[in-house]
Amino acid sequence: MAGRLIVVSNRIPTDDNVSGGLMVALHDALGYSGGIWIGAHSETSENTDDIVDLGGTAYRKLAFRLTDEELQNYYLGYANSVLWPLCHRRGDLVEMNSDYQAAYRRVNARVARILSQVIQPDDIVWVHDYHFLPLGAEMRRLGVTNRVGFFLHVPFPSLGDLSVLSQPQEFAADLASYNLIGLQTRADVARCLEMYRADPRAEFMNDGSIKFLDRITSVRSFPIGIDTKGFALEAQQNEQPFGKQAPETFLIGVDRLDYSKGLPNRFKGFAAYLQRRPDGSQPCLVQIAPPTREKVRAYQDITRELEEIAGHVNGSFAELDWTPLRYIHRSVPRARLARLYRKARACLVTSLADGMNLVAKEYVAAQDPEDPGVLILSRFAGAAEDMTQAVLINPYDIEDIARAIDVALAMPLAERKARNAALLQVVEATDVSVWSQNFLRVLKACPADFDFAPFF
Ligand code: GDG
Repeated sequence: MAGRLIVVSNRIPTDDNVSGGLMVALHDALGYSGGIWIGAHSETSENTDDIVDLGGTAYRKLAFRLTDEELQNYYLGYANSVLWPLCHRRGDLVEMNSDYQAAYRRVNARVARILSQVIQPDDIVWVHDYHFLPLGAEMRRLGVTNRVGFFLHVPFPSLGDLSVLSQPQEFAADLASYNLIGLQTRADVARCLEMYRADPRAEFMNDGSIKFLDRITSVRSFPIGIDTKGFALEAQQNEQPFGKQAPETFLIGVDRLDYSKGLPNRFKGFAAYLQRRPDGSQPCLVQIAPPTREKVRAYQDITRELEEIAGHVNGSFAELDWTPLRYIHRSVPRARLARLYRKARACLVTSLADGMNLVAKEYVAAQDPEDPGVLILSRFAGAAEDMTQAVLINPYDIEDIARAIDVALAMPLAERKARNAALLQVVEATDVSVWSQNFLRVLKACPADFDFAPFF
């Protein structure tokens, strides 16, 4: 009998209305093989045994509630104030705290217990992201021998970055509990292998997999993408994305308000471009930046900094009939976003570090092939590894951002078309359905733990 799929992710859809590329891909994969989706519930509870069965038709959804203390120490603490900055090269923002680490381990052990109660012998497990690095190890401790794969959505940290952790050796050991470690890019794979090369407990096999304390683990890149066709269709709807005040020429930026996305430099780069723009032109930058992780200090700081810069840019350049920077600190519905992308002459992605960056792929998919806009893309986003036909920039260099805007807005139609066509090929080749199928195919082909079990 073909086994079921069990997915573990921090976010879990709470109703049948599944939206967003990743959620849709996982929903489809589960719908195909049947199985269980496990994730954190949006509400907290004092009772740590509180598991909510959200039901479901093609597959079952199980949500576990966090206590307030766990939300603080596990989610906002270890996951988002230690691991997130660590993976995004912001060691200066890492908050070391032993309560965070203890809660992180405890929540992962609890999720492993939930999983071990529902898993069947032929099931395979797919664990998502930095919230659950030690989940595989906790499952092995409980005797689970099924194939378990892990996908990291954020950049794999370098050896130097890892040394910020109090026990960096645990990071390597935890990951080695998985049969497959999936990463976004080839550069991520190189950093992961570098970590194991420096670890005396690891041995490299002929096929490139790693033997770590008698277990075999493969490390591969699986660049994530979007639902390309679905997104393109949404972008083609005729409705106006703006109300009455549509700007004539505008650039777009769409990001959770996160310090990894390089928003201050983006605003400064746009201001530097305004200084040198052709006479009489009145371009706008429409920046959508919904709030995220607002209880974490670093996010409060970046929100304040950005408001200050936005005020300064508009104060310096605005005219009675022109507001150059439209900064929207709220979420915009997805369909409207798709139409905004299509109308924008350029899209600015200025991440200082980013696992992939789906906005870059959404922008390309949304373009009119007969009159496409231009993608300006940070070299430090995972997407840049394959999307080489974008106008690539160094987001630390304000002048480089200004230069790129200049190039994008002046780019001749033939060049825009050629670049967009090449970029669309990359977006299609990494469609989110291809991504999930590839990952699961490789995971199923991995040798399982029981293949190495000793004979008695
Ligand atoms: C992590 C990794 C990796 C944003 N604002 C609104 C909105 N969004 C949507 C975008 C896009 C998604 O959120 C953001 O995806 P990104 O990939 O750009 O960035 P992260 O959230 O940091 O995602 C990243 C990703 O995981 C997948 O592996 O690419 O590197 O950091 O889809 O469109 N959507 C709507 N309104 C908004 O205001 N509807």
